[in-house]
Amino acid sequence: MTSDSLALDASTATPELQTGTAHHVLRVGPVNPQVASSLDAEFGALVLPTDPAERTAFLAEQGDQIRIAVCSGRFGVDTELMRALPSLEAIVSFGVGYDATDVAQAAERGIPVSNTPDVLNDCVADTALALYLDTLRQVSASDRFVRAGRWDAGQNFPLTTRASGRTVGILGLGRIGAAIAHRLEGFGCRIHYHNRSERTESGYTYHPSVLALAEEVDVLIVAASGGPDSVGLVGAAELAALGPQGHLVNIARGTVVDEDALVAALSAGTIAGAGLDVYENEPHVPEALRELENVVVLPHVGSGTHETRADMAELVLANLRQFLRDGTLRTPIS
Ligand code: 8YV
Repeated sequence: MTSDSLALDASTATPELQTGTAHHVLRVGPVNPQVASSLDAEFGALVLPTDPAERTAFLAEQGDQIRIAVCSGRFGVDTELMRALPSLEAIVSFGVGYDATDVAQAAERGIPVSNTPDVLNDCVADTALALYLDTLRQVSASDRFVRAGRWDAGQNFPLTTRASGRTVGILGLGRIGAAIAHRLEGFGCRIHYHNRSERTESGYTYHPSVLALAEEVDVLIVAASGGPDSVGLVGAAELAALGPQGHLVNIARGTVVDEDALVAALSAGTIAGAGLDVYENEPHVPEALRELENVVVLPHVGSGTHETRADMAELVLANLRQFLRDGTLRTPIS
């Protein structure tokens, strides 16, 4: 497809975007199939090669023609790639988290970045609740027990931990954290939280540090954004504060929790269990975590329903179309 594909929006497009080279839009990494097919059919997008040599040659030849990059929370526009795109005007990212993109460089260069907030709150919060219930009541472990024929063989599954009426700490009381808290209220839980800023309107109990929060709660749920500011917020000290009866749930980013410290705490029984959807080095899940019976491991499926992924895809395309029309993004990150 040629630059004429962009003429779909020609009546309203900015003059700058109507002119120029054949290709303006770059797809970075695999994206949702609905987004991929629209990028191809509607925008004639180029695809960034994955092979390092091909990628270098591609960027040398075409990097200066790219005006918009479409990426995801997993495959973002990192420091090096952004430097190889001198004409970049916008970054449109699939997912609410954008820690794979160098947002500091984007801000310095005045390049706006969009993400897909709100549409995934419910599904990610539902996943947090699934992990909460599974981790405390050991649903997956009970399932494995039955399948292994152990019930048939006369064994009883060990007793588990009550999930209702607990004190739960939410690390990061943003839109997703609030949706998790709201659900837990239905389970009669008392909600405590730590957040960059206190949210008095929530009516929940605020703690000034993660450590202070971990000391007070039965279960700590991580819902903080990824990125350099939150790396290792939950480390050995916070896990020790959670204690041998304490549980951890993480649906945010693996980097927020020190994974080595978590493996050590789970192996030594200094915390009781964990429910994880995210990891430091996805898709790698440390063997030690896979072997532990007191851990539920999901393959980063927080927002992974047909309905929510379709809404996220629509929002990515709405951002792209709006940028081509008037140079602004529908849901910029700030
Ligand atoms: C997506 C997520 O799976 O939105 C996020 O930040 O972690 C998930 O919903 C991911 O972004 C897709 O790349």
